[in-house]
Amino acid sequence: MAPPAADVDLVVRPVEQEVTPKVRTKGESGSRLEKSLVSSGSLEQYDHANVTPTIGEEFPKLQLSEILRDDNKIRDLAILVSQRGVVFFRNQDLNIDDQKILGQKLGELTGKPETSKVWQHLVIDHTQLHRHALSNSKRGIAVDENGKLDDEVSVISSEQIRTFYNDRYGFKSKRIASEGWHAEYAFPHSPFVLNTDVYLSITFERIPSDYAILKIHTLPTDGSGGDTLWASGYEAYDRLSPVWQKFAESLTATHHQPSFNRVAKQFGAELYADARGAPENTGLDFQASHPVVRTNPVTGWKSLFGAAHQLEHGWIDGVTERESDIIKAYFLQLIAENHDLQVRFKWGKNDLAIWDNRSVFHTATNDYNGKRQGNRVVSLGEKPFYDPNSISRREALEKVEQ
Ligand SMILES: O=C(O)CCC(=O)C(=O)O
Repeated sequence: MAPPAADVDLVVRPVEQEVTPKVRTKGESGSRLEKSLVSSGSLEQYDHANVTPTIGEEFPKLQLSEILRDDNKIRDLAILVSQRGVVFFRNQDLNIDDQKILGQKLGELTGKPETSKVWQHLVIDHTQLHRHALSNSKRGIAVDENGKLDDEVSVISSEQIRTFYNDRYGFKSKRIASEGWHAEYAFPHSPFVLNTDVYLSITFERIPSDYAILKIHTLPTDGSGGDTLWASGYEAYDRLSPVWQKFAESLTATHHQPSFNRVAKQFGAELYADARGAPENTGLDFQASHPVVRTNPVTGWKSLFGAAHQLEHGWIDGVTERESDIIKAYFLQLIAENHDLQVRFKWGKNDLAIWDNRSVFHTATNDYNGKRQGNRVVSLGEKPFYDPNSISRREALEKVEQ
């Protein structure tokens, strides 16, 4: 006989009984920033414009390779990315090595912990970006046409994804497109677990990502399809009522990614248990508890963080399973159904996007049939924290207007 409804409501995941939500403070985050950053204005000389009022900025002409060695401009770029969520550049000549340097510099120049950049192992300094738990090189995924293997680069390849997810691609798909905001891209029947959305934000790591850079070099020959969408976590927070804002600020969520272990077990694949870009990102539990509302140290603004695909397999700590599902569903709705807090980017060859994983969500569009490929680097930031003295994006903009 089915249990009465009240019993169902009281079902609590075992792990939740042990977790007393404790929202991490700024002092515990490892961020080297004492206060949020203000741009020096060094990028104002280049053409750029908002793509929507809420999220997205585009530089139609600037080549990043021209400013890569100018730390002041790269710091201003990081500030702009953190403010606008995602910034787009057209037809870039940046090579993969410089893409990696840029990935490190954005966080390094905006106060990320030393350990998220350089860490010591056996008296040797290692400079690292995030590494996928299923090593790219062991899977033979090359980052260029010469077959170069690099574990710090994720190859985004339609050919590989399509092999395992044929039903998600092209005009024959009958799936709900917005599921990308929360879809499971685990390739459960294959050892080739790729680095798509659910892995990108890597919020299951104790030290998740600050910035990500994706350059798409190969597009479907008819040039259409494969747009990417980003949604603003700042604006999602601002859409909550003051009562729900306070409630969300008191919560933590456990981010969990069980797919790696499942695939490793099923196919005997070896997982990378050593530091994945930061000394804290070790082991094979792929689970971490973080504040649901996160302060971005660069802007000082509050963002919804424990939501959408990042919590696909996770839960809100310390509440019943049903309560967790209700909260998750509402946050997901805010992100997936408010198209005025999203931006949609149509890629051209060699276009590049940089975004701040602390404050945006993103999803791919699987509506194309041709080949599409690019390289992505993901850098690591601070431990997510919530600062009760931080303000929301709308509050910050209101202050500027006054
Ligand atoms: O392929 C895309 O459009 C987005 C790629 C993506 O989801 C990712 O980089 O995680």
